[in-house]
Amino acid sequence: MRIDILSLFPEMFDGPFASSIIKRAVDKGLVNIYVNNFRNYAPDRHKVVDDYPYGGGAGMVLKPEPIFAAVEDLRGSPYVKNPQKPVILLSPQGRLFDQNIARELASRESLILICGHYEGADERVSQHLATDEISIGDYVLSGGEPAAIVMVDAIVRLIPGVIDCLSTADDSFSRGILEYPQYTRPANFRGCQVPDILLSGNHGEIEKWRRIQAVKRTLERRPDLLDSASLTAEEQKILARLEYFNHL
Ligand code: 9D3
Repeated sequence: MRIDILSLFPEMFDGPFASSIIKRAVDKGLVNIYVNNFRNYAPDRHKVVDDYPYGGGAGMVLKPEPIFAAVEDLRGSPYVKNPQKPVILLSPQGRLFDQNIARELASRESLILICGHYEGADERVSQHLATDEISIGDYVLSGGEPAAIVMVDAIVRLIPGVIDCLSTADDSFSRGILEYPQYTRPANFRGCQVPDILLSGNHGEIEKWRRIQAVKRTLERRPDLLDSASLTAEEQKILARLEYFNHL
């Protein structure tokens, strides 16, 4: 897979992409990541990338020319939108990033991520250049760079071969519910005990306990997830029982 990132602050990616899973994926040759400063595509000698908004208002807007030129340099000109080759504008107005979008993007051969800054990009970027517009959540960032780092992390770990074990299929978010609580040694830490069941060695009972805990937590902390979770028949019974007791 090839990921191109367009950003006015390419140095923001140096740390995150040089560590952990992303670095390992790059070193294994499973993904190539290129961070490109689209200021290099500004047409004038002063390399201006922003301008005042038509109609007035606070702040500056990213001009369309450098962003279009950067994408055309990568994708060829004349540029034709192709959903198989996503060009994604990161912006607070985008659809919410989630595990399903991460999975879908991880299956593509190439990906271009455009990071906005200032008050955002000229609307013609989202209308005529981007195949998609994505936000990572309902909070205000100062630019798209942290969002691109989050997306690249979520996408790259799903590329086959990046994580050796089967753990990505088993991720709680893959099934749409939260994970059960985990413990390690010591069994007693400052008076706080690990639940007896986990020390019992009874693997059947441990599995049952974990399923109950996972459903219980999801009901308590993220009931919104239960609407679209894929629960087993047993988990559905656990949920029905928990909901029944909550109503007493
Ligand atoms: C405070 C400025 N806002 C009101 C006029 C608009 C605004 C413009 C640009 C708010 C944030 C940004 C920069 N954010 C992103 O580029 C961004 C983002 C985000 O802020 N939250 C969640 N996901 C994303 S993806 C890109």
